[in-house]
Amino acid sequence: MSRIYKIVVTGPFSAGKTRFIKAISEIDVVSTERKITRRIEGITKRTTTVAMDYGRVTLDDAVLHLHGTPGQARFDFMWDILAQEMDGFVLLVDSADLDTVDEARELIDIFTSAHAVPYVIAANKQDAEGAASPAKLRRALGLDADILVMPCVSTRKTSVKQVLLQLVEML
Ligand SMILES: Nc1nc2c(ncn2[C@@H]2O[C@H](COP(=O)(O)OP(=O)(O)OP(=O)(O)O)[C@@H](O)[C@H]2O)c(=O)[nH]1
Ligand SMILES: [Mg+2]
Repeated sequence: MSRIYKIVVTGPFSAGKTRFIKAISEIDVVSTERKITRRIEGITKRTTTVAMDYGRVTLDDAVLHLHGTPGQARFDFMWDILAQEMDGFVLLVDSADLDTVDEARELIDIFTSAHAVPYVIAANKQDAEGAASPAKLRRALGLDADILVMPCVSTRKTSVKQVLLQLVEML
């Protein structure tokens, strides 16, 4: 029989959450992307998640229900809703934008205090120019040695799979 898990995919604005879920989901991802109306410094993408992403993937005998959060704090009312009964979470950080580490740190605190569940930090956009290594990101986030920080490229299915397989082992 397969095990069924609810996994939350979170992280700051534009960290790559929607891409992460789309790269691996075996069903069409349900997403709630809307046009970005205000200009945001350094951001060239056109859309942002306003409520959630939902995807699903089967890895070995585990069925993962993937719930992506919005990154913008003005949609933070969704965080609690999505965190309900989660079994674990992945927190993505844009390794090429260390200005977002404070926000990432805050999200770690919010999601770990909501529920004591296993989690993995994904040092995303490792393919981007100037991306910080997982070790550097760990230092920037001030994480204890027992917290797992994995390299990730959200646009590559194999990379996303490695992160999720690691999390499943911890569940
Ligand atoms: N180079 C590179 N670009 C990435 C990667 N992951 C995501 N991106 C790009 O980063 C931008 C943001 O990706 P999204 O998946 O929309 O990020 P998000 O975290 O869902 O963003 P919000 O929902 O707005 O918070 C897009 O332009 C992606 O193409 C990656 O691993 N490498
Ligand atoms: Mg998104």
